[in-house]
Amino acid sequence: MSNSSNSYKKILTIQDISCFGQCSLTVALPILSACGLETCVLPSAVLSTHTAGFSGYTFRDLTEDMPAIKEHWKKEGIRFDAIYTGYLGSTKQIQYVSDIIDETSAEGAVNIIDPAMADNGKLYPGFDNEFVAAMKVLCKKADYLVPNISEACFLTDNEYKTEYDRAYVDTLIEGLVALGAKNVILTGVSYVKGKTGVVIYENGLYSYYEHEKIAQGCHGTGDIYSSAFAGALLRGKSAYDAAKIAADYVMECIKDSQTEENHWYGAKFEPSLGKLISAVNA
Ligand code: PXL
Repeated sequence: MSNSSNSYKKILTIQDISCFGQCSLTVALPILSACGLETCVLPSAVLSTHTAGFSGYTFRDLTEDMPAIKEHWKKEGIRFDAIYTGYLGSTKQIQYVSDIIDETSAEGAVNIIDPAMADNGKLYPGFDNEFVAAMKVLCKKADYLVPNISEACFLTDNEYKTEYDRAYVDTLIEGLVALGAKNVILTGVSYVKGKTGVVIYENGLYSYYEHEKIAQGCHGTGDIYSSAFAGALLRGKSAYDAAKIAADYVMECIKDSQTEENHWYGAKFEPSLGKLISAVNA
């Protein structure tokens, strides 16, 4: 598929800059660009590192910059073909992000929401129930909601489980749809040892892409996943194909990171960018 000018899309991604740590914007921007999208960014906060495994990090909240940035874009007539949100910096900011979606989306724009706030059954440091409640409201805007199991549990008030069956996963997805999400891509769904996968709920239909589980979990892979999914989707792939392309890419990134103990803080997404580009352009 060629990326001719009429399919050259502009995507805005809203998430933090963790200056060090290979996650959020430092991952999303290069991946989306590699996928062939014009990528615009709105940093939700600037941190010296991410919050998983480092201590004493700095945190500059950019919540109050958002309304003026939005107004300037409106004055300039700037509109986006897609808006993809990740880690947000405050509860108040979620309302501003919702306003940005309402006021700067081009006609037919696609909203992809990764409710990045939890893993392994726990909220990330700094997030609380108020944040979760605001994120539930933002889910209404999601054409595609891309949570992991932990986030799905917080959003739907279900107990977090590490062993579960299809009925549990259906309950989570039904809960997310009840919040207003149109389609759901639920990541990290593992029914059998040694395997994991992604459940794709699109237009009321379920599908599942299962693949090898290579590691117990690697930091930053959620951001790599959502970015690659957004990139492939916006380049015209079906939700299933985009979900598969993103899963295959994340597996490659984990393989490239596994052997290096010094790289515990994130996954190396760079070596396999070429494979992602080929998959998106196939
Ligand atoms: O990868 C999600 C993420 C993004 N941004 C920050 C984080 C995390 C996960 O811990 O701390 C700042």
